Amino acid sequence: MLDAFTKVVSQADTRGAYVSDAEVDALKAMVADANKRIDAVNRITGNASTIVANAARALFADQPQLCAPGGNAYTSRRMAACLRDMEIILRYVTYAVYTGDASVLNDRCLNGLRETYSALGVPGGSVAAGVQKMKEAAIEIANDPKGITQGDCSNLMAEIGSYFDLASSAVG
Ligand code: PEB
Repeated sequence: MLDAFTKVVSQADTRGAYVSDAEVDALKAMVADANKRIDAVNRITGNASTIVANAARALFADQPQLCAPGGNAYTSRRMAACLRDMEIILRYVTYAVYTGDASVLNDRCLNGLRETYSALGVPGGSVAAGVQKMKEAAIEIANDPKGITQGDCSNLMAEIGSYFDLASSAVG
């Protein structure tokens, strides 16, 4: 499990070199914008239940067969497992946003997830669609200009989006 700093150090060590000026500049930029990152994570975390519930509702509206008899979210037990899975994925995305690095998401959540779903008969493409809906909702909430100091958050939002994309392509 790495963060943006240890990732740079690990890569430099692999090269047997000092951390480069370009790497230092990228880390400096990350530090300069750290408050944006923390605000974004706090907003996503504080709205996690809404993000999950709305994404799941939208997923089941698009793919009603999931909730019908024989569907993978049919029965309360499977529905609960599905909502829980979405919440787990969202939680790991927030860890990646905090650390500025996807390794925690990859190593502890996504690694082997496709195989798990295929063994369970859970349709990975549907999970991926649910993750994309969480992405839209999370970015809308994190990027909401209301009630927060204004600034350019486009890079951060693109980065946040990339973690959701990583999660959806890992299972879809
Ligand atoms: C991954 N999900 C399920 C299981 C596991 C995971 C290990 C099996 C054990 C269990 O049921 O609890 N667990 C989950 C995860 C991590 C982890 C991400 C990461 C660290 O430890 N069903 C649908 C939707 C989708 C869904 C498409 C979007 O129709 C999910 C939600 N996951 C789903 C369902 C089950 C499941 C299990 C329905 C139960 C499957 C079953 O028992 O038939």
